[in-house]
Parts: sequence; C-alpha cells; structure tokens
Amino acid sequence: PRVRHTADQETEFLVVANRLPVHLEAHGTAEPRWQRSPGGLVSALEPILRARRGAWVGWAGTTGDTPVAFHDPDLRLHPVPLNESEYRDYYEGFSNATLWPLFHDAVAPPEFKQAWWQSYRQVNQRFAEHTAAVAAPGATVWIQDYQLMLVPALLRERRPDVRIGFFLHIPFPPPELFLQLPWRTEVVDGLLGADLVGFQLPGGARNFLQLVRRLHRGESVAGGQPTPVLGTVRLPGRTVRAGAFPISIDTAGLEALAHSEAVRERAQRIRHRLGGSRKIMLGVDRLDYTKGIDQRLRAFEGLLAKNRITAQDTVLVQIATPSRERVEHYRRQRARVEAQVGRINGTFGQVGRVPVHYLHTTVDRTELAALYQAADVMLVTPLRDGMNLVAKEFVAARPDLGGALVLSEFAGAAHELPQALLVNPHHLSELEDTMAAALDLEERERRHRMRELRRHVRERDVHHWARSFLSALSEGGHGAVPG
Ligand code: ADQ
Repeated sequence: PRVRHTADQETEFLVVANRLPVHLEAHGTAEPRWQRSPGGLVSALEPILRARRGAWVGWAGTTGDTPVAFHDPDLRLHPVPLNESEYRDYYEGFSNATLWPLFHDAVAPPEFKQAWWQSYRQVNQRFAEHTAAVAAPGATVWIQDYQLMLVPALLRERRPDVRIGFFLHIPFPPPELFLQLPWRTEVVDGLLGADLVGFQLPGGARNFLQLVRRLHRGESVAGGQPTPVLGTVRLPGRTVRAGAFPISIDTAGLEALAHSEAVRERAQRIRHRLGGSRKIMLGVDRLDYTKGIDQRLRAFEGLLAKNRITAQDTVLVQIATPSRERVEHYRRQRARVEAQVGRINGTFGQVGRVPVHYLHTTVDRTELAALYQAADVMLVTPLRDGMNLVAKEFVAARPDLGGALVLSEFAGAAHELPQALLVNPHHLSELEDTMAAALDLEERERRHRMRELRRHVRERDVHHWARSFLSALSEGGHGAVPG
C-alpha cells in the first residue's frame, strides 16, 4: 500500500528513519488500515515535529503496492518505497546480517556480500533523495540508526545548506571489529556527512573518533568540548562533532499507565494465574541472539537442577517478540530457545505446573506494564545491547518499589543504572548466583535500589534525550556556513 504525502510544503525539521511510525492493522474482512505505531521515539519526537511543522521520512513497512491512504493531521509522513529484493538485500541482508552482528561484538558471524552492499547504497541514496526534496532551506534533519549510515553524506552532497544530525541506536564497535567491514571507508565517510554524530555511550563515540584516525578520514580530536560532545573531526572546510546521548523512555506515560486500575488488576490476575505465592522471573525481548535469552534459560535450568529453586516456588515468564524471522541466525536462535524451554519443562515440570511460560508474541502496552508489575525479578541479560529500554521500562512500571532488576554489564543501560544487580551473562555460575540473589534480595535493599533507579529514569527520560541531542546539534556550526 502506498502512503499518501499529506503535505507538499517543504519542512524545517525532518526525522529520517528506516520505518515510518505507522503499521497496517487488519479490520475484519475490510481493507487493513494504517495505525500509528506506539513507541518511545515517536512520543519523544512528536511534540517537536508538531511545533516545528516537521515531517517523518521512512519506509511504510510493506513491499506490496495496494494503495491505502494514511491521514494524520499531526504528523506528516513521506514514505520511501522498497521492493521485495531491496527488503531482502538492504534490510534483512546488509542491515541485519552484516551490520547488526558486526556491531554487536560479532556474537554471530557477520556475512559480507557485495550484492547486499549495493542494495544498501541504493536504498540510502533513495532516502537521501526523498529527504533532499522536502527539506526547507536551512532545515534540520535528524537521521536515525544503522540502516541509514550513508544518508548523511549523500544528503549533504545534494543539500549543503541543511543541518544534519545522526544517531546510532546500536553499539559502535571497537576499530578492530569495524575494520573487518569491506566497505568500512564508505560507511565512515557516510557518517562524516553529519554535523553531529550521536552514540548511546561515550565508548561508542570514542571508538568512532579512533576509527576516523585509523582510516585517515580527517583530523580527530578528543575532548575540548562541553559534554555530551566528546570530540571533533576536522575536515576541509567543516567540523563534525561526536558525542554520547543515552536514549530513554517516556517515563511519565508509562508511570501513568502503571498507576491505572486496568494494569493493577491485570498484574494481580497474572500473579494469581501463575500460582499465588510463586516468585515470578520475567524476560521481555525481541527474539534476537544478542539478548542472551539462551544464557538466561541455562542459568534458570542450573538453579532448578541444583535444587536452589523448584517449579513449586519459582516460575520464569519469557515473552519473545517475533523478529527478523527470515534471517538464518534468527531462525536458529528461535529453534535453540524453544528446544531449551521444552527441555526445562520436560525435565522439571509436572502436570499443571511448568517452570517456564514462553510466549512467542508481542503484547500490548497494558499487558506489558502488568507483566512488569507482576514480576519479582526482571532479567535483562544481553550479550551486547546499545541501551535496552526494557530495563528502564521495568523501573518506570514499579512505583510500588517492588521487584529486582538483573542487568547485563554489556547493556548500555548498565552505565546509567548501577543500582541494578549487574552481571556478566557469559559467566554462567555468576548469572545463576545473581538470579538467586535477586530472588532473595532483602526488602529494604530492594526498595532502596529501586528508588535510586527510578530517580534516574525520571530525570533522564526520552524527552531529555531528544532535547539534549537537538540542542547540541543546533549549537554547533554546520555545512559550509562558518559556525
Ligand atoms: P531493541 O533491540 O529492539 O532496540 P529495546 O531497547 O529493549 O531493544 O527495545 C525494545 C522495545 O520493544 C521495548 O520498548 C519493549 O517494551 C518492546 N518489546 C519487546 N518485546 C516486546 C513484546 N513481546 N511485546 C511488546 N513489546 C515488546 C534498539 C537497540 C537497543 C536500544 C533501542 C533504542 O538494540 O539497545 O535501547 O534500539 O535506542
């Protein structure tokens, strides 16, 4: 379906992302209709988009061509079309089977294919063209994430007058890893088209500055700038800045939901259904091999095998969103997780009482908040994660100060949430011990930790993130205009 351009005026503020914040929703036998997709990024950017007469450039999420109009007076949308082979090569291939594993410590081996790269370049070109066509003179453009790393330079070629920000949602790897990429110079040059390149963590910004030096792409200087900007790259005629801007969630929105009657009742029901006095451990992730779901299941199995917990006193609920299901590594990951769940329940379950409840599905916001609230222990154990919003959402959903958070050191969120029970998910016995400790955490300590965690996610919400990035972007010089 084609999404109609809802305005033909040029816009002063543009968000460019792989996906538009809409999806098709079935309506019985009638034609499916466009719906707004919920999400922190949309809720953070929406007020800014509205105030600045902004627009969003992105793919509508379908490669078919049945025309279905989309209308939203508050949000102007500029769809970029993708065909089936581009979806395969640019999105599933280069973005998710090359860049995604490479940028996540190569926990799965990245695949390098020329045809995928060509498609990536071509699609990035198209995004740049669409953006160039609708940006007003001197507009601000904010490009999001690893699918679009060439867009900053491609856009600058066409429109040297616009101010360009880029934010990477996933980790930026150390040079030793990044240098494996056959098209490393092109990708770095793509990013250097921006005026400001933002990362989740200071380490990502430093890796980037180091890489620029290693590849001789400009004179990079660390420091000497007010934070969150951590360094600059001097190029002929202009300067690129790099900094850390840890993303967050719509804390107030989630807190309000957590206080609602619907969520509180549902949380109680979940507790009751799972067996009243049983302790509930919870995992909520996209079914991705970076999320450490297998490690978590193995540790849970270890605790059962050693009799440190039993199916009578503890239950693990794992919600896994279907994700990138045609990509080989994801298929194998699903098979692995489902085999583990089957083995654990087969070994330690009884009729009417299984230790693992596994749901391969997405859940709505109310259900998600209720699950967070029902949990005694939240397990966030990725092997590598740019930030991890689930950890922050759990904290925001616990105004009762209940629940303990087990958090991997390899999630970006660990840098901001040191009061969580931090763990190395590669160390199986440490993971077992930490999970057991979380179950036994003394009430006073648990409440104290939760209070501190909550203080942080309230102060540093997604609005703070967007403001700090955009004000850093507007402070610096840009393009050929002397700053
Ligand atoms: P993701 O890898 O997708 O994001 P995460 O940050 O945890 O990871 O965000 C997932 C979102 O999806 C959360 O808002 C969560 O509530 C939701 N979600 C997960 N499973 C769900 C389910 N079964 N049902 C409903 N909702 C579900 C990437 C990076 C992260 C970074 C974010 C934002 O990999 O490191 O934090 O972008 O920058």
